[in-house]
Amino acid sequence: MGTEANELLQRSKSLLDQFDPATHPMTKFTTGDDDHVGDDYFLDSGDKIRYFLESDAVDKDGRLNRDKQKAVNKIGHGLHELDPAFRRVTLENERLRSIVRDLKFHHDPVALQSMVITKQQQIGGEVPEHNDSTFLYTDPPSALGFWIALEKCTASNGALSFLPGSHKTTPVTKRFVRLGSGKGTGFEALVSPEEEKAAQEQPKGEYIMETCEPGDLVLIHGSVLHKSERNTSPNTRFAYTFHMVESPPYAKYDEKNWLQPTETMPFSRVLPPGEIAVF
Ligand SMILES: O=C(O)CCC(=O)C(=O)O
Repeated sequence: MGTEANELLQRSKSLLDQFDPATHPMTKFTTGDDDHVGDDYFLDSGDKIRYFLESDAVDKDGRLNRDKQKAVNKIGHGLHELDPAFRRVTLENERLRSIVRDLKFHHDPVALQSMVITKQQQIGGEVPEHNDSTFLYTDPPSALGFWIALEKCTASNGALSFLPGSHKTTPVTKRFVRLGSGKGTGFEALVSPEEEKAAQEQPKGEYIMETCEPGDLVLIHGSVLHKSERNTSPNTRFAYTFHMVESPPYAKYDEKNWLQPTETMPFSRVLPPGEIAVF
């Protein structure tokens, strides 16, 4: 995987070179609850290659305070469909299909929400505790993250941390939804306020950090709590991630989810035509 990881890293860097800040609405993205991510640049990015900025890279007048290549926090969310290098790894990858068959997690997975997370040196924003099924809700929950380190991930450049066993003990209590025309996005409760409070107050245990090498693949169960700290180091921490969810009749993708398939770009199946994983 080392060579492929390097190819994706170089491709990510050339995408950063192509970024045109002049046409950018200076949006930013965080998974934090307080941030109202309300703009179309984000909501319409599922079938495009768009750039989301580190909040510390934009000054109060909305201008970048550093080189554009060092200002982007993430590129998403249609890389796996639109860019040949990312497509090869995600949708045209026999080894990935073997993993899918071996995992016995999905019968008929589709791929969605691909991103390069750059976690820039010194300012790379933290990703607060969350689970991915909150963001890609299906009934029943079926999200699975594929996260590939493109650079060395360390304690100082924001390696991922996980709360062991939380996928079995922590309920998905809210979902990230489109609020309707012009209203952007927000979190919708799936449980009563009392249940949410009880979930927050549960003893949580210790997060475990997973440092890794370029090319390492980390599989993230849709219900496991995970996070990453701010990158305070002089090194970037590029990673490529995409997700899979189960498709009908095994699970139903929710029409309120922030990310929706489009007519021109439905979610692509991962297994070859006609194949359903049997288990
Ligand atoms: O790469 C990161 O720092 C966070 C990634 C993450 O939380 C995710 O892919 O769900």
